[in-house]
Amino acid sequence: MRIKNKKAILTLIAVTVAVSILVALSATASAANTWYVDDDTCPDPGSGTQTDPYCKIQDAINAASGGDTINVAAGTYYEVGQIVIDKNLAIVGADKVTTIIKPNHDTTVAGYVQSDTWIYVPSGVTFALSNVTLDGTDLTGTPRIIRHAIQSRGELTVEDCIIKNIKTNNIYYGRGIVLLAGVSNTIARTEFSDIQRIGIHVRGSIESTNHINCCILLSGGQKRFPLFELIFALKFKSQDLIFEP
Ligand SMILES: [Ca+2]
Repeated sequence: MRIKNKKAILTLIAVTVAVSILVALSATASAANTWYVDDDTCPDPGSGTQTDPYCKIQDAINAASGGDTINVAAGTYYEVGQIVIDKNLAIVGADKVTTIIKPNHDTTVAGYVQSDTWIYVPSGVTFALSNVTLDGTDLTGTPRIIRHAIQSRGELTVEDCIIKNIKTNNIYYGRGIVLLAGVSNTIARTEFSDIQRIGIHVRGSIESTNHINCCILLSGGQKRFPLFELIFALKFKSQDLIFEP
């Protein structure tokens, strides 16, 4: 009887281990998902599928796992609070002219900290943004206080986007993309307009390779100095920038 019980326990352990391994393997093998967002869903929240997209991009970010893609249809997305990219993600709009993302809050503390920025990419995260407009005005067209549109401490790729109306109540801020780290940041075919201070700011002595392959159109900005529409189109200290035609 004792022997039978032992056998049963051993069998149970073996089965448990086998099931655990299978579960772990299937989790590892699960393919990256695509989540869908369309403002046509609003005010219903949606469920993120192609037939029932989310209303809000933030809901898709919350639902996504690392490596997933968020597909954002044409529309205007008035996102609540700071957008934190807390996992590896790609956000892909329908077209930079028709997929428009706007902030409903003001950024606060200055000093290259997280609260300076509308969209934050933490260290260790890879984020790719394409085919969208980031417009720093609210739904009435009034500029919010946006010190940085995107601040990245991870790996950032921005392609085929428009970044505009990035302004603050402080003449030293109003920056499009601020790169504080990364070894292979890429900014390509992205248009900057009405940026108060700096279009792309590669900050500090980051030892990285940054591919800035831009068709940058810069306009607007502060009127502090009559001769200058914008103080810096590009500002960087990195020794390792590559400019591509
Ligand atoms: Ca739509």
